[in-house]
Amino acid sequence: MASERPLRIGITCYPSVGGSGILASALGEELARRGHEAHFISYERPFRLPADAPRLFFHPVVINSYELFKYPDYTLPLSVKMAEVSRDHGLDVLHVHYAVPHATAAILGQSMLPPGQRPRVVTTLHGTDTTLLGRDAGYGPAITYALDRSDAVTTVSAYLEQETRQLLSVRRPIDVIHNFFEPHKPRRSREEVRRELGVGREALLLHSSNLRAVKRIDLLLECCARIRPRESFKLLVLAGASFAPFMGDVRRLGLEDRVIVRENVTEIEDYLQAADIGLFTSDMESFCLSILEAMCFSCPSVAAAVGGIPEVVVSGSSGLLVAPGDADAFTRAVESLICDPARRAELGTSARQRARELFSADVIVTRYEGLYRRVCALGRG
Ligand code: GMT
Repeated sequence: MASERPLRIGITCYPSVGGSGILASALGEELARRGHEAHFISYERPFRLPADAPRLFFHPVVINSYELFKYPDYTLPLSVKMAEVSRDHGLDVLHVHYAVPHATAAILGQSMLPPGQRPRVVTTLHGTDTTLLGRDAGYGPAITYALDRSDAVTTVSAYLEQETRQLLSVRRPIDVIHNFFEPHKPRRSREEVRRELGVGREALLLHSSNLRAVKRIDLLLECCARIRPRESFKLLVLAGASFAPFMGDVRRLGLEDRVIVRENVTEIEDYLQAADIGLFTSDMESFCLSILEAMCFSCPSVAAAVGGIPEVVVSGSSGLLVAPGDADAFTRAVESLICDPARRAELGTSARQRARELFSADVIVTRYEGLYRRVCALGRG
């Protein structure tokens, strides 16, 4: 940071389990570690945000319910809280993760303040805020407006930048700043965790996600049911939501003794270090933070060559990418790694190296800091 003064950054994200909230929490944690203040503004404390770190603050948004409204409104109380925290703590920047409704609330909150007190607004697009909501006529124009009014816009992959330009007709500059992951030290040893999971010499496959439809859990289980020999692996699902709706499929496919589920795990590193192969069957991902988390523990993934995933994994070098939805191709790729530990280790080593070189906090948080300095140099409007 040299002699530059520390910054005061407001961060808004979805606090529940999901890549955008996890990334935002990690960013706040890193900024605080570097001497800045990070003020989280959301309806709940973000899932992975440490409770007692210096310079990390949480400001809850209170939403009252009124009989009058059929649908509760979050955008207005959020914008008022953003203005309040900006004023009371002299925020330099409001950095919002996921455009809807956070970017709109930030623009509104900013304009509630007198010019000398207005923070700069940075909007980071994470995925479906462009690829799903951007196509919705009820949201698209509001997103485009908020992006135009933001002081800077970032996307988590070059793929998402292109999609944003096309779908939302955005012409303004967009900074591509990939996601990062900075693993904490595992609390238990790999052997201890594998013992807890009941995994011996089998290859441990890992899938972690919030289980939404786009993650294709049906395909994940289908592929596992096809793997031969079936005793050669176990699948660990780190679920950010209840796995109960998928237990019928697990039974139908005869996978009861192959699938291990852990829900809402906070010490993810313990499990990441225990895994041998990541398996990600999503039909679409703008980045796929879970793949990066596995890479940091030398665990190569088999995933679909879609969206921003090829920016994270170089197929044949730091993992294996196959055509989306192709159960046969997924199964063959996983089998090839199960029966070849040396190849697995080779891919794992280069996955870890790639993660360190391109997607570490050192590289990525430094880019965010540079961006904050750049927008701050624009003055306070
Ligand atoms: O856009 C979403 O679906 C939500 C979001 C989330 O909060 O999980 O996921 C997106 O953001 C992540 C963090 O940047 C990316 O790793 C995910 O690939 C991306 N999801 C999709 O594009 C479907």
